[in-house]
Amino acid sequence: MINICRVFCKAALVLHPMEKSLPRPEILVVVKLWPVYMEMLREAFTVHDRIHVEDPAQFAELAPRIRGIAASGEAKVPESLIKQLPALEMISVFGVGYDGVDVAAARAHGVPVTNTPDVLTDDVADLGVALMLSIARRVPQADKFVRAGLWPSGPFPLARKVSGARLGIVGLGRIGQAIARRAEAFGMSIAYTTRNKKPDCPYAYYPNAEALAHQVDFLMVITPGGTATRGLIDAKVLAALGPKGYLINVARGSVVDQPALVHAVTTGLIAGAALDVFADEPQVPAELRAHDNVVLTPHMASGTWETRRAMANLALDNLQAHFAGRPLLTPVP
Ligand code: NAP
Ligand code: 8YV
Repeated sequence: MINICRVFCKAALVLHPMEKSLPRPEILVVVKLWPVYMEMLREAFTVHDRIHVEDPAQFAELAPRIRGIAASGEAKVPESLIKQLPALEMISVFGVGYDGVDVAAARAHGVPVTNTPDVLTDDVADLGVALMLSIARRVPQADKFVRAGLWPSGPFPLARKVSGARLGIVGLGRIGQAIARRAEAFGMSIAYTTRNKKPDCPYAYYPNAEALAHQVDFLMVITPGGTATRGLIDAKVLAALGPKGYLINVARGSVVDQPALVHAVTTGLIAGAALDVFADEPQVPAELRAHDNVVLTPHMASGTWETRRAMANLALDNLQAHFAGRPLLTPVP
């Protein structure tokens, strides 16, 4: 469907003589984007890359002509920016999470927002499981051990078994369910919490993260970010997870109370943590970087060539659909 739209849109841009003579829509890129996606945007639009921060004087001149914003999952699009763009027609997010966009303000200004759901689900679930295995089996630590020449004076300390263990998932949406399917193959018992209990879901439901944390060995966080989930994983939840429990966060740094997490891993309140996302990216607290029972990755859960291409196609297709007068493919609810 998406590829068909892409072909039609390209055909329209290439073949229609009237459209050829029309000025290309001007869009503002608000964050450093993947270069391949930037090239795709430049082929279709007149692109102003971060001029609102790099060159405010030029931005003031161009602002009345900007009709679209290209953002990412990490980007910020506050109401103050939306208000400065009187011709703004849409915001396209290269990512499924849109917590950085003030969607209510966009809606109030009649500006739809799109994101890239589904195409990245498998990769994010894969990395969630990889992080769980990495922290439990201490894969990065074992790698360091061999590289440092410590094997001859080994053995490497024993680790924690994952197969058959208890997994709690905070947020059982597209990605949470994909993680659960993978965990089933490991013979794990699976439980979850969401605001709304899922009818027909075979897994045990708990009404909140603290109740869930009491019952599991691994707590996997995969909710959206934003104000509704800020600090959802707090000191109480970490205490409930306990000294044998591991936290894995592939959602957003804001969902976990980071100072409470630093305290929990450095004092042994929990056994360890594996984290792809942080409160103030790309800054990672020194205590986490120094601690042995922590695995850290740089917000890379969707970072494969295949998935980033699919995300770029979908984010671009949404922009092109809008400017061609066609329905948006994946508007946020
Ligand atoms: P989704 O399908 O919308 O699922 C979100 C789930 O979170 C739903 O089950 C929702 O259920 C639950 N939820 C929402 N608020 C909650 C709360 N306060 N407490 C408990 N559960 C809550 O979204 P998705 O496609 O799975 O993506 C989830 C998130 O993953 C994204 O928004 C993004 O932040 C993150 N992500 C991270 C990366 C990365 O690179 N690390 C990549 C992609 C996505 P209810 O509505 O019933 O509560
Ligand atoms: C980023 C993400 O968007 O989809 C999301 O919500 O957080 C990621 O996929 C990606 O890293 C591009 O910035």
